[in-house]
Amino acid sequence: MNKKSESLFKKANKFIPGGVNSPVRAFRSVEVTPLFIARASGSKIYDADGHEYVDYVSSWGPMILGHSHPSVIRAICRAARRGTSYGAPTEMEIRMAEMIRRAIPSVEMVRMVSSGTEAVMSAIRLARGFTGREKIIKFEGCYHGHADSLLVKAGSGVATLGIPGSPGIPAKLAELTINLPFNDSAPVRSAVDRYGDEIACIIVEPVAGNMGVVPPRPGFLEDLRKITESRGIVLIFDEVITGFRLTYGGYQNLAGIEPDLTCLGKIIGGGLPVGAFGGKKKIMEMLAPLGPVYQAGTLSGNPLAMAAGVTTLKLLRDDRTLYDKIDGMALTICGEMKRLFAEKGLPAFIHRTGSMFTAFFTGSEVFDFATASTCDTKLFARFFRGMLSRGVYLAPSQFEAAFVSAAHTNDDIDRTLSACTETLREL
Ligand code: HOZ
Repeated sequence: MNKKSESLFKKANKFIPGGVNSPVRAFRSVEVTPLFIARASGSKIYDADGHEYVDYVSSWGPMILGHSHPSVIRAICRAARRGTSYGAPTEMEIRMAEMIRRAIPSVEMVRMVSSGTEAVMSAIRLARGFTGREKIIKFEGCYHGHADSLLVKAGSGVATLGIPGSPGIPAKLAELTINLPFNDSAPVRSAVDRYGDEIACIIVEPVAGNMGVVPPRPGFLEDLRKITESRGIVLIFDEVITGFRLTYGGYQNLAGIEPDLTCLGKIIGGGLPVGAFGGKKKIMEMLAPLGPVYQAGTLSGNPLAMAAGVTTLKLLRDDRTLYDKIDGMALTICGEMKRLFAEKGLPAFIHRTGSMFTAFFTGSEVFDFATASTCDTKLFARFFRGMLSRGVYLAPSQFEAAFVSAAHTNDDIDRTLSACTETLREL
């Protein structure tokens, strides 16, 4: 049935490790051949065999307007006709920086890079350079890209494949990363009491999206802000997923907490490779060429990516009903799924924050990585395969989020829920 995907996967394996350019895409934990994608439009994605799927992967978050949005495509084409990369500044980069600055008040200055990983890696270096300290605190199950300091006990593919860490990361470097449970301030306080003057930064996904969606408990982010402030530690919000996904701005706008640095990516690139990090002027001014902390990139602020990103942000800024619409659709899907799971008597917790959600296949409440790890991943895999065979494309891992876009329709929701009903019947 998926003949073309199967033969492409076979061929890909000859030349690309594991046949994919990013591990979760290999569909390993759901034990099925990955789909090779031929095209995507609106809420739908089409594989090489011509099958249509309602897409909730949304390129792992960026496609908030749906795939191939005509205005975004027009902007990319217009930009491409003027040249695809100059390695020199352009006016569009200023527009992007101004839009981010206006939308996220804590970001007084911002630098563009080419991926979320690069944004986080640079923000950590900057925090270390600014404070003159080396240790960092991160939370188990949070995923901040694949930079060396951040892969220990991480979420996303690392959690999906059950990899505890990664060879290739010097032990001496890993020792500088302190891993603590998400949603618990007490261990943070203890670590800061013990190592306070050695800690450069605390980095957190304000809503975790890489161990499945795990929202912060009331008070957790506030505590992090208080603790960091009192000890001169840089607080970094990794809003690569949540930035412009939950509101026009960051989750920090909703939470009313101002971190010192913020990392962005995904949506601000409108589907092209982009990342950004920004924050307080006095920290950002440490960056070269103003200051001594070095960071650079040939494709940083790439004109195509800026065109796609600025157009996407404008569309989000100018239609505030859009967030209500996608949140409402996610609410309907999650509410109905919850009902269907309960009807079936299947233990599951469905978490939703705005337009992102995860169904956790476990009977215990999920609030950190240890509790997320109680999920029955084999059962999730069966659910995933049932949904896929009925034309619904979810992330191929228990430890990822589903994303609703503005292009999803009531008809898509109906299709999703009937697929869910039928899939649950056979579980
Ligand atoms: N790290 C991404 C999910 N959180 C997966 C990236 C990809 O495979 O494209």
